Amino acid sequence: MGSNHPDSQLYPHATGAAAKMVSEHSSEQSLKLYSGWFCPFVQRVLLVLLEKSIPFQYIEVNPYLKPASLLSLNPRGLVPTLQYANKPLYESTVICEFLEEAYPSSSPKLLPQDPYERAYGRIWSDFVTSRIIPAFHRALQYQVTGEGNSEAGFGEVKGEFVSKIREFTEAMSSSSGPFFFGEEISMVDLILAPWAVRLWVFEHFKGGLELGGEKWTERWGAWLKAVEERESVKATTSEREHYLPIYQRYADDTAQSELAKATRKGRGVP
Ligand SMILES: N[C@@H](CCC(=O)N[C@@H](CS)C(=O)NCC(=O)O)C(=O)O
Repeated sequence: MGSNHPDSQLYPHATGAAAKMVSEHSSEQSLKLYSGWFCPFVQRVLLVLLEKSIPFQYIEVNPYLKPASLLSLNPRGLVPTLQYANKPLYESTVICEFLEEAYPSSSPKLLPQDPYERAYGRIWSDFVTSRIIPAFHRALQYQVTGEGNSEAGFGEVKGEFVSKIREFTEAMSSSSGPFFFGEEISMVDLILAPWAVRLWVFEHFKGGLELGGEKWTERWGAWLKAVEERESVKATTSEREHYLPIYQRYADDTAQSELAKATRKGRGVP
């Protein structure tokens, strides 16, 4: 994959609030995070690092160009890739759980202490990756003019995506929340947050999502508001105009990322 790869013509660095966060994490640290400023999987890890105030060094790389610095650590050539005590780790959910375990004295704790609750949280973190993200991308990349596709088909894929958000919402604690487990933010919230704060792409490119006025949407709305207002989320968000060309290619289904290709083949997250 060379520099003529369309997804390689990315805006080169974070902007807005995220630029400040990057500059605050630019000095040498033994914990290094190879990142793409635009990447929601990277944002998951950044949220955990910031929530727990773990010192780290932010290193910007373009994963579509697969530089040797990235490939030598992660044969998959994806971000996020972490370097911990000179050893590499990758896969965003694995890294997030690793950070929770490797920094036991850093608060807040992001996984419940009770083993059952912990496992329950993992079911729903897995649901985000295995169900919500693929449904997000099927709806975003759907082309009404595509072979065998139609307006009705588009309505169906959007409806399937909304039904996944609904299932997730109905799994939340029935208390007023606002977070998945209640008052305190947890790993499950941080695992979904990057896609939740990118839902505007459906308004911008795809005519919006119809959530309907049912009861569950109140709980979802309260969760979303709390997530959007979270300092760590704001601090890891760049200016919207720079996400636009990236999401334009997903909306037109011309993106060539591993995720875009997997979605076209009906597969899950790479
Ligand atoms: N399963 C991986 C997915 C990571 C991923 O897809 N990252 C994207 C950027 S958002 C990437 O590195 N893409 C490079 C490519 O598609 O070639 C994780 O959870 O960390």
